[in-house]
Amino acid sequence: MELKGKKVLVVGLGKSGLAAALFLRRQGAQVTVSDIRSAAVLGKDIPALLEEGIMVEAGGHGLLTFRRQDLIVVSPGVPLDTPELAQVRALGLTIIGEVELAARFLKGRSLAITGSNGKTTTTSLCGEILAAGGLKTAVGGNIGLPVIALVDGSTEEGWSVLEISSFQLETTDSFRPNISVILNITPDHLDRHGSFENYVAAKERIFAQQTPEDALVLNADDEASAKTAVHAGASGHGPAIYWFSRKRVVRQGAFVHDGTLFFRSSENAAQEAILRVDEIPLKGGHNIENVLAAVCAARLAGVDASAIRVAVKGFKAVAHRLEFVAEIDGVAYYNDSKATNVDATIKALEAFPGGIHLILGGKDKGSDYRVLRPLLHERVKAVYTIGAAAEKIQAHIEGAAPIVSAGTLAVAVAKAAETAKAGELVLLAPACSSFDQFENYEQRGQAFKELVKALRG
Ligand code: UMA
Repeated sequence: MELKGKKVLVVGLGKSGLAAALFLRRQGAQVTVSDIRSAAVLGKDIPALLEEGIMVEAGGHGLLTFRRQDLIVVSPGVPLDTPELAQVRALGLTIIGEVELAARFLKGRSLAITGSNGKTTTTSLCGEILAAGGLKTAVGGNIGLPVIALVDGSTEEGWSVLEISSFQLETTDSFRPNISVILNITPDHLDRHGSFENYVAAKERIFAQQTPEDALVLNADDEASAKTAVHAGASGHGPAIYWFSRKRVVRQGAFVHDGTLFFRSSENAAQEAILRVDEIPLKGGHNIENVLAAVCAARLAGVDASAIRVAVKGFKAVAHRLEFVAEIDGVAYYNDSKATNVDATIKALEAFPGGIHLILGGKDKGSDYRVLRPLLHERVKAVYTIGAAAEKIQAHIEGAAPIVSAGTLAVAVAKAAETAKAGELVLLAPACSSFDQFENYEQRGQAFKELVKALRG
């Protein structure tokens, strides 16, 4: 892709936009960045961009700025129906995402992981396993480091392990991972994608360019993930499909049998024992699925069983995912701020038998919270609602557990701490995104941890 002298607009000046703009500039493009946030809010990034010769449009998107370009690169968080984007697309202007831009320049092989839940844990685990197997490995994507930031350090013999969201997949067209993984698909981001079908279609773009030399790893226990196999195999030129399951033995892939995780490379191959379930250091049944997916992908990347076992056994839960924070007066505090959809909250609740004081709420994404009712009834002592979604949540879960309207995280932590008895636990697993009250889920999780630490004081 020739960028020298091309007029390129980067839409959104978050992590992705900043990294993409600097990359494009290094390639010799004439770069402009446009963001709806004001210059005062964008602050410190602007002088650095101007110094590099990058123009900045802050405080809104101008249609003229969009129309003047040869190429538009969008950040994942910018919806494609943003009026200016929709108008220039109708004029035939090329619009790609930051991941697509990166895919055109990234050297070496790639392992890409998507799914509604477990992406960050599985990506981080795969990164550690590949590195333990002696492969030159870089980790990036939705996990926090934009894929474009990996390009300069990439080499032909290396691996990029990428967490890829539906937002990022929506704007890919040539992205072709050597190995792709769909962990599970449950309703999420319906406000952005409009329907579950559109959301699934975005996820399926992860294998759209794959060919029979590539591999696709799917969850046999998850209906929507398993169904994608039909589309992956439809053309007859799609990727080789591998499965993982914690419930049954699969033809080729990874599975649990008699308390041990096995891998089998093909129907006729012998099954290889990798490690015992009780050696997995992560809480919750869903994490067995994440480990199975990682085992399967890592074996396909050529890592041997012993390196996988060592890496899994030594793996520490990633921050903000069922992260143990502290025990105070016999009450345990868990931070699952990354539980930004209803299914993730269900998985968090399933990890504990009962006595849960649950903090729920934030920015609603068009979710149905009614599906939480059985677990709330069975395991939850009280729900503390916070943020913009509080009223909707209350209406959906009324009667399933006592509800305390807390409003903010600080009030929720204080009230939960007051009520919880020794042996019980306080869990932040909000089922919503954080953007109504926080910058992102990390900041929300950090705030929770600080509030808990202050309780001790
Ligand atoms: N903006 C506009 N116009 C718009 C909308 C937004 O200019 O119409 C601007 C905002 O003012 C802001 C910028 O766009 O300045 C933000 O861009 P962004 O939302 O794409 O954020 P980044 O900082 O680039 O972070 C993105 C991912 N964010 C989202 O997808 C919302 C990060 O995933 C990811 O870590 C990062 O790229 C690196 O790849 C976060 C996330 O919440 C963790 N992801 C969702 C999830 O996991 O559920 C998909």
